[in-house]
Amino acid sequence: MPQGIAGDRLRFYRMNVQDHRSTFAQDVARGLTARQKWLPPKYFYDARGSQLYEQICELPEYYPYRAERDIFITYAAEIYAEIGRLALVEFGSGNMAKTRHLLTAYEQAETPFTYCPVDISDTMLEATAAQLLEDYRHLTVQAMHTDFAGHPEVVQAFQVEKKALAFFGSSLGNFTQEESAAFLRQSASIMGPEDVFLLGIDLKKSPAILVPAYDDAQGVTAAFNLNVLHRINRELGGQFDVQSFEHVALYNDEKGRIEMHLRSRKAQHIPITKIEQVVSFQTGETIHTENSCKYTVDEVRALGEQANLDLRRTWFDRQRYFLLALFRPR
Ligand code: AVJ
Repeated sequence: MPQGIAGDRLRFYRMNVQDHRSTFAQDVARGLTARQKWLPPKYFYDARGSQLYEQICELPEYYPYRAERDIFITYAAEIYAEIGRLALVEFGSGNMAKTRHLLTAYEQAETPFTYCPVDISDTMLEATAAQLLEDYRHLTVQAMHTDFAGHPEVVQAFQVEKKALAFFGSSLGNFTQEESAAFLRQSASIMGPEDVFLLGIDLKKSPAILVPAYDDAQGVTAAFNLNVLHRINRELGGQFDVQSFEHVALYNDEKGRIEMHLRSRKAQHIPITKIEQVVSFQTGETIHTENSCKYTVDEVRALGEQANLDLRRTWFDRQRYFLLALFRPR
């Protein structure tokens, strides 16, 4: 159960971390014993992984972060006009740097406003939420540490009236089409008639642009991908020789998604103490670690329709690489 810690302008909701750990073990056990080995991408984001993701956002090849930031900077006033009366509830808030462009528009209106960041990284949440309060005088923060994937309705615990649910950074792309539709449906079920859903999502484009964004020259994305093996070693007593795996990024055209994998350079057997398993790899065998689905505007509209959400506004960056979509309940 989340635990509310009341503060003056800050309220923190925490999930039980013990549950969290055992879920990691269960997910690793399930994923690494499947025929196509796989791991859920949410486990990238420990302290080190969150740091590496911030570095990814500064890479010349990784355009999605800058494209979305471009939209926030250019259209902050327009976006504020649509959602300014609502508490901003952000799934996967990360370091909140990009969201600050929106919060600045709220602050400039000189009326009290509420921001509710929700994230799986508690270190990140604590550090950044406190800093926000120093920077924005009219702000109240309700922060939640939880794994919201699969159950966006956890945000009902927040003490807010009307809300703008926001899922930025193309993080919805980590979900399959079915999971995405379910996420939007469940979100819609907790939305009042004046609430909105804001979705920041990466658009389909040439693989010549997509693939380098996930396979950068400096190898930061490779380090980010391989970090999950370090995490298994540290938290679950794994004995991965991380050097014996290589980063792979490819565009799956049929499924319209970037896939990341970790490929074993040799045949090997890896004991993982806490799951009481020895995981075997053949040469070239992969662990599928992430999907990053790409959409067209029509596909985004259709996704909303499945959840009874109407696509009411669209904002694009200059290059039309990225879309910020605003939905209202039908
Ligand atoms: C945070 C899920 C949006 O899919 O682009 C970046 C994560 N993975 N580089 C993405 C990621 C590799 C990112 N999301």
